[in-house]
Amino acid sequence: MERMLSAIKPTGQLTLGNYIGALRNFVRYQDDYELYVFIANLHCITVYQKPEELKKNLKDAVALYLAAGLDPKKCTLFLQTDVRAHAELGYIMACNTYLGELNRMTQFKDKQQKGETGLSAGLYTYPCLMAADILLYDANYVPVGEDQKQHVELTRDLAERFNNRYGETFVVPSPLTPKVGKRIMSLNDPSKKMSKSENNDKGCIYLLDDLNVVQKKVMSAVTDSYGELNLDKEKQPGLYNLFEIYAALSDTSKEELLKKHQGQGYGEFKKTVSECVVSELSKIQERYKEIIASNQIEDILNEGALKAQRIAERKLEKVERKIGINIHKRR
Ligand code: ATP
Ligand code: LTN
Repeated sequence: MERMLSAIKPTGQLTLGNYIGALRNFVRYQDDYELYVFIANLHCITVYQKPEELKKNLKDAVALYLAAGLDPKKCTLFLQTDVRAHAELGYIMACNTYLGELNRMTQFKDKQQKGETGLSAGLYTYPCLMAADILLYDANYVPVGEDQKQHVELTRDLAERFNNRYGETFVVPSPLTPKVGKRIMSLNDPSKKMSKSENNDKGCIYLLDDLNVVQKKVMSAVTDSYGELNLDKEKQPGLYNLFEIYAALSDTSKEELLKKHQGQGYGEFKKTVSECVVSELSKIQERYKEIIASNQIEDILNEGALKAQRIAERKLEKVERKIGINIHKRR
């Protein structure tokens, strides 16, 4: 079975964008791949987080992974810091990355260009840690939303560079973006990604939002003045985004959905989309409540950590030996 690995950094509550672009696809893949999924808590602190909020978000993220359908019997689910090898290989990767490569990463560049101040060194070097996350497990595939593709491409370059310098060590991974929903846009500004870190609550649906709020957010999504349902990403980006969400959640193509709803007004169409989103989230929220009440998270994370550590530590030792920093056999 080929290996697959992915992660989400719960810097806040998980969003519908995370769910459609990433989480939901992990669930589908768990039957066909040897899947490793972790909570990227080291990535979270590249931007300051209030400790108490962070703890809650991390726990919620595990519960939401499970509520969305990840099954610890089928995949390995763990917390990044439970496997110390991530941070160490992250440092080694940083030593094998050129500044020019990091300067090209659009996520960091965008923040700089927006004039954000107080950006941390951790945020700048985080693609090196992400490369380590992936390479430790010899993952063949990395399912991510579009915004993360560039980081996986960098990981490929780093893996190839390392293999050339030190001999065959890492599997070169491929990014896997979903056909539908690889970039869900903000509901009140369809030119921006739906994002938990944009401080734009109206445009962002959180998986744990009250269902009435979810409905309101969809109903007040920005559309246009054409007044006709079409699939035109340029002219009707808000509507296109609603089609994208609806198509992803109903596993139906946008074209088919357009045919089905052609002639309807925006209000009626939004109502259908909101019902579809509410129905999906209500199932997730119900399971989430059961999971939080059942206290199973601790055991699942411990078991996942053990499985992940075995693989990651072996790989890290191999790397240390290859680059010459390991001079004795540890007992
Ligand atoms: P932020 O939402 O704070 O910008 P992020 O998207 O960079 O965060 P994560 O929350 O770790 O970071 O993202 C986890 C996964 O969800 C990644 O694979 C990412 O590509 C995907 N993802 C995030 N937002 C969206 C979106 N709006 N549409 C599709 N996929 C998304
Ligand atoms: N960088 C990603 C989260 C992430 C990840 C990974 C995704 C951290 N490590 C490894 C895939 C594989 C993010 O910020 N969205």
